[in-house]
Amino acid sequence: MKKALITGITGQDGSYLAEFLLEKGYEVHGIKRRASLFNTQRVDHIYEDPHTDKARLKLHYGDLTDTSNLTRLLSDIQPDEVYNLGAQSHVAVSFEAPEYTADVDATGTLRLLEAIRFLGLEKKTRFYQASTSELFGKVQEIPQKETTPFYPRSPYAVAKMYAYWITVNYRESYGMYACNGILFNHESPRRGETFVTRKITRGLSNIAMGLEPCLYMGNIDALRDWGHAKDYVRMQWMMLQQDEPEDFVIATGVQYSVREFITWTARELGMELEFKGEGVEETATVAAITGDKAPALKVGDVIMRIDPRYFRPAEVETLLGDPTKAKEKLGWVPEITAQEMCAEMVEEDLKAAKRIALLKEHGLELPVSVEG
Ligand code: NDP
Ligand code: GDR
Repeated sequence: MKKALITGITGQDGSYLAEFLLEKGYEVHGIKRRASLFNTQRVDHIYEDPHTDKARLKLHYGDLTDTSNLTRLLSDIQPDEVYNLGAQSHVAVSFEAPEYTADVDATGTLRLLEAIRFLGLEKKTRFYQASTSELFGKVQEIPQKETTPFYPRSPYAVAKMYAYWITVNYRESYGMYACNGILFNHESPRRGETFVTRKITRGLSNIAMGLEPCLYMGNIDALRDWGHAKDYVRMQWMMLQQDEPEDFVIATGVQYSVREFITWTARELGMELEFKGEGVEETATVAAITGDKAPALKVGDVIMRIDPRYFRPAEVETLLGDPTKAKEKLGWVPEITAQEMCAEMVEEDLKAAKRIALLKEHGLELPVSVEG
């Protein structure tokens, strides 16, 4: 039975990848961080009672900032594959916590690679690094592919650039099977609530049910190439099954604006919006209601405003990937479109909003977090 170790197993991608690898018959080990509250919600449904012999999902406490912890885990587990998905992954937060972001995202990657080498696992253990389209930052070429020059625009992207190159360097220096997936934005109902797509699907679902008054957004002109996390974790595994390690861009090749994503979400909720004003004055108003999914709203309600607090010190305005290499060499093509993904996210967030609204109707008020 093959063994995989996933850092970041409690995150969006980690949870989908763990499901995928379990289905493939792997024994899956994951690193979870100690937190004051349970933080395993995304993997609870695949958790298996560790008291039985059959459990193939095993969680270990650890942290990418802790060298001895990583070394001990690698030594104990002796994994065939390591997926380094753990990261302080929020671009805006990286401007607030740049040093921590560098420690986890850049040095954390080095710690793992060096532990593999130190333990003499460099010929056994294959390594996947979660690289990012943020490396392209201020884009030098449209669309972006494996050979496009990098121009990172945030402490997150700069840290990830170190991680990218140290992965290449360990491959070239020590003959390790180590590779980078340069993944463009990918989302799902499990996406963290403060990333833009989930903020929109969750926020507008809450507004539709009368749980929040208005959605406050940053730069809604930003253009992104959004795919579905399920399609992207499949590719992470495929990259480690080749004869030779190589880096790949993973994207859909189609791009939309944040404003368009807001429009789709509203449509899924049975609303047409009218965008008025410019810059920080821009708002979105309900122009028509076509169904019964937004009982708390009426025509004329303002449901989105701009809050400059969400602008970034340096913005990545546009990203569009060219996944030709992945398609030609690995036969990978994304199966879920951005619009289908948006519909799935709205369905899940609306279900959750309805549950909270129902409790409220019966006098059980639950606080709804909106900060971030
Ligand atoms: P998430 O933010 O959902 O998950 C990040 C994971 O990393 C969580 O499990 C988190 O733990 C863990 N983590 C954070 N800090 C540490 C630390 N110090 N030590 C160990 N683990 C830590 O990210 P995604 O699943 O969306 O992304 C996975 C990876 O892919 C990340 O590296 C991200 O930067 C990268 N990426 C993501 C893209 C996307 O669009 N989703 C695109 C390109 C790259 P906890 O649950 O406790 O917070
Ligand atoms: P990104 O994702 O920065 O691309 O990083 P995010 O969803 O945070 O932002 C996408 C774009 O939307 C604009 N935006 C807002 N973003 C957030 N979070 N909140 C807002 O209110 C808002 N308003 C507008 C942003 O300015 C940006 O242009 C994600 C992460 O998953 C990274 O880890 C990953 O590497 C990249 O995708 C690829």
